[in-house]
Amino acid sequence: MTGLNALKMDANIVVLGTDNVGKSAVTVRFLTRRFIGEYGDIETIYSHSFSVDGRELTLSIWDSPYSQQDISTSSSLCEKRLQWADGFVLVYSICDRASFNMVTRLIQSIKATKEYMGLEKVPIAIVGNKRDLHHRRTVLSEEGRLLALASGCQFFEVSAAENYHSVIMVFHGLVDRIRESRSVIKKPAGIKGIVKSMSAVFARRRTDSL
Ligand SMILES: Nc1nc2c(ncn2[C@@H]2O[C@H](COP(=O)(O)OP(=O)(O)OP(=O)(O)O)[C@@H](O)[C@H]2O)c(=O)[nH]1
Ligand SMILES: [Mg+2]
Repeated sequence: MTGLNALKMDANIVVLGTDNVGKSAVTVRFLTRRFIGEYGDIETIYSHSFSVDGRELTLSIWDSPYSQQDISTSSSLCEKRLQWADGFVLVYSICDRASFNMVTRLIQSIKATKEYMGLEKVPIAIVGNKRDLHHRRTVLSEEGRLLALASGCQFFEVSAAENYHSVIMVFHGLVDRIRESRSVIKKPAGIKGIVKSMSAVFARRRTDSL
């Protein structure tokens, strides 16, 4: 990327998780800074432009109620989402163990579908929501962190109800991962890189023949 292109980036993000965990609350908090309490059952793809450190970002964020997600590995809906997505936000509630178990299954499903489709690695952020309800907690922070470590995902605990900053970190962190994954795929070796790797090959040949 050079010039103006280096300062602009578009990315598609899909938000998944079981019902009532706060997918819409997290998404709407990020987009509007507000927590409005009730969100309805509408599948929506939001578009949001903003700038960070002088870079212009346009995110498309796909939020849908659990019943419309259809995340089984063989489903064409799931494949459509995976093809479309540059990154995933997987939300569970820290008060709902079943929602955490579903995140584990979602990661497996995303990775399996990705492999089946021959796609590159997809950045994933695991998000434990409803942190304000710590007195009803059934999933420890460490469990979320361990899952993230084991599956190569990012991990955040947030409260969409009480805290805007933590929600911002989720999306900004994921955008960083998306940017990294793109630079790994697209980064050209450049003349310096080519000279360096050729020298390494010849150096190895010289030492091999000693
Ligand atoms: N206490 C608390 N409640 C929250 C939080 N986030 C969401 N909620 C509440 O949890 C309920 C579900 O939130 P939604 O954002 O609609 O959940 P969803 O995952 O989008 O649910 P579906 O679209 O039906 O799959 C609502 O009553 C929200 O007000 C949070 O951080 N803390
Ligand atoms: Mg919703």
